[in-house]
Amino acid sequence: MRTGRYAPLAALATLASLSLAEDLLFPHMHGLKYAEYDQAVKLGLTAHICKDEDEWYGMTTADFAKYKAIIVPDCLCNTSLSTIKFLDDTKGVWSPAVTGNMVLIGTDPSFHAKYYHLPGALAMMQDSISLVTAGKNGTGMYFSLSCYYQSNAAPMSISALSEIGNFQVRGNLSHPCLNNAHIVAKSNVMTTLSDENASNWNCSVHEVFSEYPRDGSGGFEALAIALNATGLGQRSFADKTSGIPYIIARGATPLGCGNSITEPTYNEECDNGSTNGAPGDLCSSSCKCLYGMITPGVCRSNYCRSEYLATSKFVVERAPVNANIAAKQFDHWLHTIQLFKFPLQLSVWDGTRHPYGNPPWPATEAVWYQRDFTARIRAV
Ligand SMILES: *[C@@H]1O[C@H](CO)[C@@H](O)[C@H](O)[C@H]1NC(C)=O
Ligand SMILES: *[C@@H]1O[C@H](CO)[C@@H](O)[C@H](O)[C@H]1NC(C)=O
Ligand SMILES: *[C@@H]1O[C@H](CO)[C@@H](O)[C@H](O)[C@H]1NC(C)=O
Ligand SMILES: *[C@@H]1O[C@H](CO)[C@@H](O)[C@H](O)[C@H]1NC(C)=O
Ligand SMILES: *[C@@H]1O[C@H](CO)[C@@H](O)[C@H](O)[C@H]1NC(C)=O
Ligand SMILES: *[C@@H]1O[C@H](CO)[C@@H](O)[C@H](O)[C@H]1NC(C)=O
Ligand SMILES: CC(=O)N[C@H]1CO[C@H](CO)[C@@H](O)[C@@H]1O
Repeated sequence: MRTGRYAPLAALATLASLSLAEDLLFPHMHGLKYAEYDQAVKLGLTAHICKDEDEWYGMTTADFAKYKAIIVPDCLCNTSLSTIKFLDDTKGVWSPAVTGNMVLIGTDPSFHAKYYHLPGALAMMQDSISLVTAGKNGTGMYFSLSCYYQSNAAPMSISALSEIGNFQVRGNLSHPCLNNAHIVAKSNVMTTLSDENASNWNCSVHEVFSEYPRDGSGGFEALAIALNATGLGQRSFADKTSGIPYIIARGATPLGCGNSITEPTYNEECDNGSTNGAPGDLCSSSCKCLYGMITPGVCRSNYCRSEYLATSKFVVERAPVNANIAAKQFDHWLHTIQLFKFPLQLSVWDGTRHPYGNPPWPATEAVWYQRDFTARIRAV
């Protein structure tokens, strides 16, 4: 059959185009090469810098998905949100590609590296870039909030990230400066950043996170906090410290995760000790249930693992679909859509409509997905 003959060629072409992409994608951002670029090169990564804003605006989700990570560098403590307007304008296109590790930084490492040659600023960029390129679950993202939100006393949502989740940051933190940083998550690819070299930057912290998505395999954890800072967003951590997160990440291991005790206080959904993140384990290396949580310590199982790649295609491309799926596949679809954070419409075969907003959905939904029915799901 003709299609049979041509299919392998098409597959090869896809592989070839994938292997042509550089490791990292940098947006234009005034065309400057920021310190993040130099750190990436030091790590042995290759990078493509968009030649102008138009190039970024012309990219498709599949184009973004070719890179290991997108790097939105610190634009040297820029205070104008217009600098990242391109990110907000195109969020519907790049967000579905960013399913990998993420690091969101409420400070300006490029500025401190360029003007003060701070070793800690270099360490922060290096470790963060290592983390966002380490994931095996799609394109990662490094995003420095620079100084865009530093004068907002009230929490403000990061509009450019609204397709990923609800992120709220606040500033007005320099009376006096927050200078005591404390690292509260780790990863074996993060080897240089420490409390000492993240602290005492005059100011170390420009924006703190009062709200961010924490649930499920796409959830975030605090990576660094403004130690002992109080007020909105203050949290406590497994090493008995307290403060407000100013760097958050997806893909790192929070302190206390790995001790085989599920601690919901620290946003753990599960903890299988040393097998967290191992193949076949339901608990991720971040102590999140890979396929959703039933109750703390009890993860949903995934019985359609093998179909994952086939069905994820529509999600990545964000094409409208109408699919009739069997009850057992439903868990898988739910997971896939949850992972890619799609708003969707779901209707059960009997015609009942269940309009859903952005995941994560409440754990009570786990009850009815197990019923025997056929459902139609359409990405919207
Ligand atoms: C910040 O960026 C904007 C536009 O992107 C630019 O006009 C402005 O000069 C920059 N400001 C500083 C302080 O770098
Ligand atoms: C940061 O601090 C840690 C521990 O204090 C040290 O091992 C590391 O070399 C420092 N990194 C840099 C870039 O100075
Ligand atoms: C900013 O912080 C200072 C010192 O903490 C406080 O006096 C001031 O009211 C804050 N500004 C706003 C707009 O809340
Ligand atoms: C902090 O500011 C002081 C006073 O302006 C200056 O002497 C010092 O070098 C600065 N330190 C850093 C790490 O920027
Ligand atoms: C933070 O608070 C703890 C407990 O009150 C205290 O022991 C510690 O010295 C404080 N650290 C800093 C850097 O302020
Ligand atoms: C890991 O932990 C989860 C939640 O506590 C549990 O459901 C699961 O059975 C454990 N073991 C494996 C291999 O996933
Ligand atoms: C949430 C998710 O899909 N995690 C996957 C990330 O990649 C590793 C390794 O490829 C898988 O084992 C995880 O299931």
